Amino acid sequence: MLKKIIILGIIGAIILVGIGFSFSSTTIEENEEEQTMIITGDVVMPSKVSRPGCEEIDRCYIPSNIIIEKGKQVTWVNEDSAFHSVTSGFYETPTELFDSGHLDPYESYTLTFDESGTFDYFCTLHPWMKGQVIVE
Ligand SMILES: [Cu+2]
Repeated sequence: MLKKIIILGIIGAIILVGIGFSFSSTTIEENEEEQTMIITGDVVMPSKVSRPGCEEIDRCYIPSNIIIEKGKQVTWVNEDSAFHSVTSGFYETPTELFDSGHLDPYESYTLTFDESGTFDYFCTLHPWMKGQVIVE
């Protein structure tokens, strides 16, 4: 009788360790996916920029100024839980050169710049969000 209880106890412990191990391995996989998403963006819309304040420290788009060579791409990633856009020009005077439309959380937007110049952009939902692409 005592032998049976010990054996059952050992089997139970093995099952519990197995469950614990499978839980911890899925957590690691999820973290790796998140890191890959962060690396793919050249410019990030960080969390909490849907409220004013980020413009005071120039961190509504990070970096708010990006310098690239002619013909290269820029990828923006929305890492906030709110919608944002990448729209050419200024809030009062959009230039209609490019417009991402509303980007969902973790959605990205990529543009190729074939002409040199300074391209200002903003977010149609949050007028304080401003950025600039400089193409050399
Ligand atoms: Cu926005």
